[in-house]
Amino acid sequence: MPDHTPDPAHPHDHAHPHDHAHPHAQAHGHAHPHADAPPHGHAPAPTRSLRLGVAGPVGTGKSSLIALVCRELAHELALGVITNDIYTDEDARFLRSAGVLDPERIRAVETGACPHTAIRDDVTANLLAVEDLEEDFAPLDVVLVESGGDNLTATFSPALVDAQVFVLDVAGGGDVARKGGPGIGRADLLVVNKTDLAPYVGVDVPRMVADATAARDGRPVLALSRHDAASVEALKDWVRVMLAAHRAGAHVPQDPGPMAPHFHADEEHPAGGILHTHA
Ligand SMILES: Nc1nc2c(ncn2[C@@H]2O[C@H](COP(=O)(O)OP(=O)(O)OP(=O)(O)O)[C@@H](O)[C@H]2O)c(=O)[nH]1
Ligand SMILES: [Mg+2]
Repeated sequence: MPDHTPDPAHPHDHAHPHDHAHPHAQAHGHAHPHADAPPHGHAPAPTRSLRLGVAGPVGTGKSSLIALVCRELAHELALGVITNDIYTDEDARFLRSAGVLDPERIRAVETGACPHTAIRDDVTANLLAVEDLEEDFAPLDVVLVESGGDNLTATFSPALVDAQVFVLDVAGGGDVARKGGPGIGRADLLVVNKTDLAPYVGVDVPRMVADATAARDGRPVLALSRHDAASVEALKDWVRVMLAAHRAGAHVPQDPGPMAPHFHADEEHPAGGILHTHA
């Protein structure tokens, strides 16, 4: 498989010309004005949003976190959402039905076999979806991209997102934060979610946050519950600060690192059951 790992110093964006195909223009039956080809010779519209990835194991609350961000920030920022599901558009439908964002601003990418591939190895389908959204609703401030839930190994390529949140939850157990991996260690923000459930699952949240912080070389960790207003404010502030840094050119997208070898839960699938890695 070709190595698509980009130079983090030169993230893929539209400040420079490039030549990938744009199949959606045909699928939609109309051509999109492309940021690289401004109509009438004018300067292009500022369509380049902050692209923010949300990754983490199945069920930790990725869609819920995105719904929270939309509910809390859609009145102050122009938002869009791309979801990745393996076989369905379940997450997009959940988010549309949450009523927190114009449903047309929420689009699904169905990734097929390996959910990691579409956010890391070959990000084309996701990149096209993000670019279409940016063009259709220009100018957007933030596009949130939800990865397909899987295990601890999946992170986004910096070719797709500028920054990424990795979501754990207390229900997965207090030990998870110590288990490490590229998302836990090096995502721009680690969220320990559903802290309201901690008493029911016997997890010591301060201890879990301390373990996570120790694994992250000082990178931020946020204990979050949608029922805890102070933690929701902290999440909003983090998004605002990241957006400001992105706009100021002060934020350099990081690659959290290569994926660990892994199996998939679906042993029946051709890609499941075989230990494999990604570049
Ligand atoms: N108690 C509590 N439950 C939460 C919180 N956030 C999310 N949940 C619940 O956790 C479950 C999973 O949430 P989702 O947002 O669907 O998780 P996800 O990571 O998107 O799941 P997949 O996309 O299937 O991997 C749902 O039942 C949510 O209602 C929280 O802060 N507190
Ligand atoms: Mg989800």
